Amino acid sequence: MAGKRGALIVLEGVDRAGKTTQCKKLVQALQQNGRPAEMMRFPDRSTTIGQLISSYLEKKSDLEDHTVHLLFSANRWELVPLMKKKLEQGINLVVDRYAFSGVAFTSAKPGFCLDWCKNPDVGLPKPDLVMFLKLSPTEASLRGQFGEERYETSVFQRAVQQKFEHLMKDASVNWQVIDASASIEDVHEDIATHSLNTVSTVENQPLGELWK
Ligand code: Z5A
Repeated sequence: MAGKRGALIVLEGVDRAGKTTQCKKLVQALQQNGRPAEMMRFPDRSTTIGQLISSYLEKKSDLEDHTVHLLFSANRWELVPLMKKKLEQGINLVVDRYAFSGVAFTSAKPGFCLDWCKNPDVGLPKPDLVMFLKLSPTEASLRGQFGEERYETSVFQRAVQQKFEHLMKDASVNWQVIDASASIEDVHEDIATHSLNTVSTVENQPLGELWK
C-alpha cells in the first residue's frame, strides 16, 4: 500500500437509535480533525438494485424473502470497488448499516438460519469498527412512532435486536456497544473517541475480509 488507508467504520442499531444522526456528526468530526471522511448508507437506494429494495421497503412491491436478502447483499457488493478505492485513497468511510443489518433482519423472519443469511456477505470489506447503538424499545418509542415502511413494528424489531445480540458474540468483529439513550452530543463523544482510535490504529494495516 502506497499511503495510509482509511478506516471502515460501521454504525448499526435498532430503529431510531440515531445511526444517521451520528454518522453525519462523525464525518464532520473526522474532517475537522484533518481526517478525510465520507458517509455511505445501506441500502443505497440510488442504484438500480437499490431502487428495487426501496420499492419493497415502501411496500410498493413484494419480493420473495430469499430474493430480497440477496438483493440487499448485491447492493453492498456493487459498491465494493468504490469502497476499496476510497479506503485506499485514505478516505475514512462511515457507513450507516451494513451486512449485520442484512443478517439480523432476514434471520428474524421464520425459516431462516444465521449461516444461510451470512453467506452472501462473506468476503465483503471487513469493518475496522462496528458500533452498535443500543436503545430500549421504550426509549425508541419516545423518539416518535414507527413509520410506514416494512419491518417497522415492535414485534419484528425485538426479534431483530435478539439477532444483533447473537451477532455481537462474534469476537472476530470489532464490536463496540454504545449507549444510544444519552444526549446526541454525549453519544457523539463516545463514537468519536472510538473512531479516532481506530483510524490511527488501522492506517498501516491491510483491510480484512468479513466472516472469512
Ligand atoms: N435492512 C435490511 O433488511 N437488510 C439490509 O441488508 C439492510 C437494511 C442494510 C432500511 O431503513 C431498512 O432496511 C431497515 C433495515 C432494513 N428497516 N428497518 N426498520 P433505513 O436505513 O432507510 O432507515 P433506518 O435505518 O430504519 O432509520 P432509522 O433506524 O429509523 O433511524 P436512525 O438512523 O437510527 O435514527 P435517526 O434518523 O438518526 O434518528 C431518529 C430520530 O431520533 C430523529 O428524530 C433524531 O433527531 C432523534 N434522535 C437521534 N439521536 C437522539 C438522541 N440521542 N436523543 C434523542 N433523540 C435522538
